[in-house]
Amino acid sequence: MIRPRGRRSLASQTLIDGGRSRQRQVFCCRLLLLLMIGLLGGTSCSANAPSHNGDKAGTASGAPAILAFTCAAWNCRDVPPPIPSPPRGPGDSSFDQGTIDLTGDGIPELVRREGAALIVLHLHADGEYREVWRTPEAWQVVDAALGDPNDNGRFEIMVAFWRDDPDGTPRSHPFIVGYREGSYREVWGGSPVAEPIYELALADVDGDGAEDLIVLDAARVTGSEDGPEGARTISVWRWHGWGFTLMWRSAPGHYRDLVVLSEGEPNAIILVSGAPLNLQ
Ligand SMILES: [Ca+2]
Ligand SMILES: [Ca+2]
Ligand SMILES: [Ca+2]
Repeated sequence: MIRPRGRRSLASQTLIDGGRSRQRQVFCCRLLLLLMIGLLGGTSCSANAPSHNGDKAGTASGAPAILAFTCAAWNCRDVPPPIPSPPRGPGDSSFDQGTIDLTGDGIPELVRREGAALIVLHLHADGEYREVWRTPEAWQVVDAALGDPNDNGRFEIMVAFWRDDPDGTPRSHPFIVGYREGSYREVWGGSPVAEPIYELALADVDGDGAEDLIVLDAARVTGSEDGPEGARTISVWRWHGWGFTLMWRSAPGHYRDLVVLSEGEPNAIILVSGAPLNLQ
């Protein structure tokens, strides 16, 4: 297992270092101003005052910083600036709906999120989509992605959800749902995961031709059982035949809005918003 590595992104380093530089400029400016007021009687200072509050997780416009990662073999690294723009805005990254041929007949099915449920609709001869399957009532769907997560040439739904265990404690599960022998069923899944899943995506991030599973999951921070509230890690998993092997995990951070950019890229780019935790 590859464990979290204590590194920061280039983007965040640039933001943090930029903030310190501005602080030095402002300090020098204020010192100069005090000296000039004393000597000249009130000359104004027009040096570069910060245009925002110096939030490490934000940009000058107040929007969250965007971090990008590219992967090869068993490792991922920061994409140097310029960072690609995410196709969707903040808070708009969870699965809404999509089409994919789950039955293998060449006709795409419609997969749609309805609250905490996920439903599959078939296109009928009259041109109408009708529901043919939905997630069990006990599943509280968190996110989903469409693709071939188990690398067998057939399309399925990768879904993350909460479900109560026999003691009534909610547990996080990743499942693969596919169409087999005339019905939709759980193709893969089972035990709850140790780090609850909040967002997921499917894309070939290492360019080997097989889709990989990219996850935003709860962070385990060294020295803390639960970690800072809301901290996440970005993890990348590859299918090994009967389950997923961890390929890479980022340092913990307040990451959100997971998206992948695969159009025109040999290796899909991972985008998140937020910033790494300061664990000093
Ligand atoms: Ca179909
Ligand atoms: Ca498959
Ligand atoms: Ca791959």
